[in-house]
Amino acid sequence: MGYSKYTGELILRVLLASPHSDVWNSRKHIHMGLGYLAGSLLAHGYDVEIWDASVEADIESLDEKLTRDHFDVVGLSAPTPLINNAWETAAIAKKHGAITIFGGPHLTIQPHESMQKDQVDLVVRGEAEYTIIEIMQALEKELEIRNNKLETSNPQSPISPHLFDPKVEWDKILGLSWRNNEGKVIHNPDRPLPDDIDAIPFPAHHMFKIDRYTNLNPLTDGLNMNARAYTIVTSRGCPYKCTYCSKPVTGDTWRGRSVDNVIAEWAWLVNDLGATEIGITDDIWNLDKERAKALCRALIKANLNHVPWVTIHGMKVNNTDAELFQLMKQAGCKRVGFGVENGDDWMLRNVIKKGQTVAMVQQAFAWAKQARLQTMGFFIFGMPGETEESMEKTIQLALKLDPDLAHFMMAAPFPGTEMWETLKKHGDVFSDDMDWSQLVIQDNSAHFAFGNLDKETVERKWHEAHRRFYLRPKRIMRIAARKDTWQRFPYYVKTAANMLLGLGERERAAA
Ligand code: B12
Ligand code: SF4
Repeated sequence: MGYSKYTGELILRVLLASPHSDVWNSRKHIHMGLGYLAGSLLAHGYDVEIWDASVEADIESLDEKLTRDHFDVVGLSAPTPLINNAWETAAIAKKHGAITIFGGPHLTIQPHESMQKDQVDLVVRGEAEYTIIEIMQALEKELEIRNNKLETSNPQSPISPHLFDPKVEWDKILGLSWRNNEGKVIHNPDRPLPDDIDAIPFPAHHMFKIDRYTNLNPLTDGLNMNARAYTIVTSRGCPYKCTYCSKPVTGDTWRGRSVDNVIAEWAWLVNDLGATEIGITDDIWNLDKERAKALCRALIKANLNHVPWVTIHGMKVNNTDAELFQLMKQAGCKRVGFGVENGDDWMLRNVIKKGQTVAMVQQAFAWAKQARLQTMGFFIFGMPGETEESMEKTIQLALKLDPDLAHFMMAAPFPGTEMWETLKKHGDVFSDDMDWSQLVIQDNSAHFAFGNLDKETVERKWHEAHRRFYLRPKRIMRIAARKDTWQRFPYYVKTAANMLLGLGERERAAA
């Protein structure tokens, strides 16, 4: 515990952490979920810090930090492929006497699994800005009951789960999984998604050591590799149900922030924190096309359009028109990403269930290019039901659309998605207790074979897509003309070896 900077009272100290990532090509990118939680804790007067292994671990390990500095609570965040690392990190935090709280996408899907681990005290499901405050208040009550000591339930064995006091109403905290004083795991009912996301405090952008982060993605999303790149979430959730998409936290209901609220955060990023690049990371920022246009007009009016921005996670092609792209361009947008996914209408309709056609994709690209925006396309290979012919159509479409960047990925089935259920029913590869670290997007090996399609064919077409797209003379000239190609030459050579030839890190590691 420490004394509050604000009130001088004794308060619990919280460290919010993102574990080390083995995900290939993963970016050094600020973690908005932790930023939002920190914003909420700060707004309630708590003492909080963010520790992101991707920018801290080379300088000081978590073990070293916790030896030097005591935190009562360590909160860990994990998407599915990082869960093993989060469990390892929690054991370190427990060793230092902290209460450990887990949250994020994987915990929302599989809370029971982490609650079986002794080093995990609490699991939060879903959006957690309100839950975390209720947890802190409950911990404060426990402190009172236990005379200011939150020591682990069994001091002889620090890595043992904390059992919570029945006198505190832990069972009233929605979205929480916990253990009662008999060690029984209790999963409280889910917390409804907050409707009014304007009421959520801004993420604590100022707490990130922004100089240690790369731009949004050196290879794909970023515009300038030396940028001070921040991200912003202007809406949460998406009503579409693409069969590969895992959105357990933000859910199926789209909730947009008001334009004024977004502009206030954007102005803070640009005017106070010196952002030189901004990425929108909404699930689907253009679901309400008129709101998207209003946001662009407001950016122009507020003179915020001199700072370039990009849509990191693809726009939906069917919620666009020529005017939207023109306005985006005037508002400072430099590049738009689109989820193209597949070049075969049958696959789009029956397998991917994306609610879009190839013609809609072509139209959106044409409008974006007319507005002189750079374009990026996301393409998936090897969905269940895919054939060599449909993958060939995807390559043909990529060549025809000719985006500035093409991001070819192999299907990765995350639990909770329709694709996961399909594969569990028809294959023997996946189970609820598999090694989650294998489930990464953008790796260079296919995750499964399905029907008549084997993994080798998917991998061959994926490599072929990179070669046929990127090894065209005009493309090579374009890449060679870019300054950052030469600044980051070794990185690009390594990436090219992986994507074009399959000489990837994982393969080398396995050799
Ligand atoms: C921006 C983004 C990225 C960015 C930044 C990631 C980051 N570190 O924040 C980049 C591009 C780097 C990225 C990479 C990856 N991503 Co990503 N990403 C997103 C995206 C689009 C938005 C994230 C966001 O800002 N959400 C908004 C905030 C408010 O929500 P949140 O982060 O979930 O946090 C809330 C709750 O989860 C909870 N919470 C989170 N952490 C904690 C911790 C504690 C202690 C508590 C109590 C609560 C809590 O409270 C937060 C506030 O409400 C999401 C989609 C989505 N809608 O979430 C995908 C998403 C999270 N990504 C996903 C995946 C798969 C990945 C990769 C694994 C891809 C890969 N290469 O294989 C990597 C992992 C890299 C990494 N080191 O984490 C999946 C995760 C699915 C799953 N089952 O885990 C998602 C859901 C996309 C999808 N639809 O499939 N991603
Ligand atoms: S892929 Fe995009 S459009 Fe499809 S469900 Fe996910 S967020 Fe929505």
